[in-house]
Amino acid sequence: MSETLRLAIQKSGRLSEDSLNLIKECGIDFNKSDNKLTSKAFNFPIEFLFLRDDDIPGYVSDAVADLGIVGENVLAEKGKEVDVVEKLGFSKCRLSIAVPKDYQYDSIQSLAGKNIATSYPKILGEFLAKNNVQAEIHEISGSVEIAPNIGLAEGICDLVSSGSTLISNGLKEVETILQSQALLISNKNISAYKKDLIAQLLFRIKSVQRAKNTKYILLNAPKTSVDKIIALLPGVKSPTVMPLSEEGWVSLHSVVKENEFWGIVEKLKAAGAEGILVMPIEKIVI
Ligand code: PRT
Ligand code: ZN
Repeated sequence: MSETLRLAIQKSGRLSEDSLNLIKECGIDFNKSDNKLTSKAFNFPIEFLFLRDDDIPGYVSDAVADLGIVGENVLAEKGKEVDVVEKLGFSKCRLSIAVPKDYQYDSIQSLAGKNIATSYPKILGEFLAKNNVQAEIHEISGSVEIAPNIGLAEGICDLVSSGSTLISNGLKEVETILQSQALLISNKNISAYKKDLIAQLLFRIKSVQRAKNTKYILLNAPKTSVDKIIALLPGVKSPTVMPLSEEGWVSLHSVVKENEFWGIVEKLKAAGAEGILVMPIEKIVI
């Protein structure tokens, strides 16, 4: 068996760019050319297999690849035995049932006896069975959202992200079956050596993820405001406070969640903060 980790990633599609970016942000360098199906990293014992996302769970459960990056939706549909190593937080979407917007929909029972088009027959079948609904599942591989308009089915079960595809096809979302995001999955029987490599990779991934949505904040404030400002800034530990050459003034450094920043900026200013700088962070190692 090869002592290089093998990671399967989507060749081209909605998962590809974020998967490749994550690898790069982990400091792993490699060349990817469009027609190559594999590539070896220069500075980490890892090799990449570029595949269709539907094939990734199977390759990982069969140990052709040790690791894979794939959507929860595809993993659930394929039903392969693998371990989930980490939720990666990108390619978020949901698998939902939708019907024409003027369809009289009261509950899941409104679908009894109807025809539902989907590329997810397994997940949909399990959902209908759990809810004791007898409906026909019509499996199609793409363009599911046009099925009701062409008379192929009364409803659909498909992935939704912004919801605009449903709206532009005159459909309304009535049930959410599954929330999905990209997962790092692994084979269930990994050697101790490769487990150690995966732990090293995961350490890097976590450091990158912690930094996402987190900013470094610097500001100046009168010494007398420091306690008030610190109370507004929940930092990594406690903020760094450094004297400025101007008597009675300090510079304060900390980290802040991007989505919390706009909620506290007015309070910081009211507490006496001036010259507020917010900067990106690449990695947070703890
Ligand atoms: O060729 P390959 O088989 O590898 O790719 P693919 O065509 O099967 O998949 P791809 O690249 O389209 O999607 C890969 C994964 O991205 C999916 O399995 C999901 O985990 C995730 N993902 C996230 C999405 C979406 N968001 C998404 N919006 N996959 C598909 N969509 C489609 C959806 O099917 C619908 O047609 O986008 C449309 C809805 O989008 P909104 O924004 O209009 O709601
Ligand atoms: Zn696919």
